[in-house]
Amino acid sequence: MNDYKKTVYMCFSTDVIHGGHTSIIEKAAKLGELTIGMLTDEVVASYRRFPVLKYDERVKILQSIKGVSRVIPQRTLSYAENLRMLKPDYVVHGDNWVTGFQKPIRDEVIEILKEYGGQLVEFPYSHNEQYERLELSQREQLSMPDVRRGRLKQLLEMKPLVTALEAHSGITGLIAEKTTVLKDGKTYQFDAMWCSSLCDSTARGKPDIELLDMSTRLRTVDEIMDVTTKPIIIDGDTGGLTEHFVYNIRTLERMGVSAVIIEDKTGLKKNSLFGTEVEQTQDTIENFCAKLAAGRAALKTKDFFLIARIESLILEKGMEDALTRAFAYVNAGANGIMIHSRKKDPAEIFEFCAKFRAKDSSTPLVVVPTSFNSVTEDEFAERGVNIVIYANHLTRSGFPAMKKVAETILKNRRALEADKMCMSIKEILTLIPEEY
Ligand code: SPV
Ligand code: MG
Repeated sequence: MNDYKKTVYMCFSTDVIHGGHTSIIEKAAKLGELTIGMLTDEVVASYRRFPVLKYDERVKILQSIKGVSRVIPQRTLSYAENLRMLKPDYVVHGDNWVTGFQKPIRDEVIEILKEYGGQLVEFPYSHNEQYERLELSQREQLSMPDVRRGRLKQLLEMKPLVTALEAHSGITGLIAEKTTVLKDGKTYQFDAMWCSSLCDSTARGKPDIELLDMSTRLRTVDEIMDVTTKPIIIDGDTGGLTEHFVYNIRTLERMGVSAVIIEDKTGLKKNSLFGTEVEQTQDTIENFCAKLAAGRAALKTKDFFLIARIESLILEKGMEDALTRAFAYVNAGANGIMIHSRKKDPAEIFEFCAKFRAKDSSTPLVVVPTSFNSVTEDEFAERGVNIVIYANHLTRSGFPAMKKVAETILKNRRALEADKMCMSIKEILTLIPEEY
């Protein structure tokens, strides 16, 4: 068969094209008619970073490059769907995926090519310093306040469900930013970070009673922002006095935070997971609506979320009360609702979601499944939830690990036995690479 009729497939995600890309495209096009599978925005965001250029724009760029016959979407990091559909004679890739994160993807490509006699062609990967610098500057762009703030809204438009992981320091921010897993050809990352009042207080050895002042909370946010790019949802506790809240919400907006969640409690706030075991008072609907309205009026941009958190189920005030409040809060200016529960059984959360969604199909719904933790993200999405917050898991996992090491050193009166519980010195020294 004439080589000209052979077909070639390559996958692309990049929003920055450099000489290395055009050169591999040129080589691939020499092998036959070249189809590019362009990773969708959702996939790019789930394994690399949020794409600076949207899917359509990235397609346009690739389409205009000589040698590219057509560009089609690739909807997972796995090539399986497109390869089985197109059965290209060749798949072309740089040799940078022979080891590392993408190795299982490569292994799967090889298996699928074997099914019909296709061939993998790998060209040496060209490290391009300029590109790496560009990539770094894209990341820096993503961390700028205006860009970061709007990202939560973009994610909500892009995905049925957005996830947020608790972060309370630079290092926990980096875990939320960078942790990636590859499962069944799909990549998963957290979309956003939750700056929890419980975890921020705990990290400072203080109780979660709205004791940390705003400057302290903002310092934590700033520390996280300094080393990450993902959007931040901050736990605003009760929001404090309305007269103060209107200033604080604007500060958060200006800093590039994407959302604040304030709860409808008054007086000395205690953590919701105590439920009715401690004295907690819920605000009146009128007062809380006034706080929400004032907060909303203080905002300057259209992409910031003021999310109202309803404590009726926590305080055993009933479903009707929770729903009445939800609709009133949306009317008053909340552009998101968080419903909280401390029951293991998700029934009351599901009932709320169904009844809320029956009347309001668009306002984002947020849940914090610390207690009802058996529910999967897909189940939440099916019930109309838009944001799932894993509110305290890095704090709850880090603390027992550290305590165990401290006890082991004390018991043995030396550090040898504790060493196997610790990261190696080499790992800790290189954990945070220098990027400047
Ligand atoms: C927090 O993380 O501080 C919260 C969520 O407010 S909860 O602890 O469940 O009340
Ligand atoms: Mg809190």
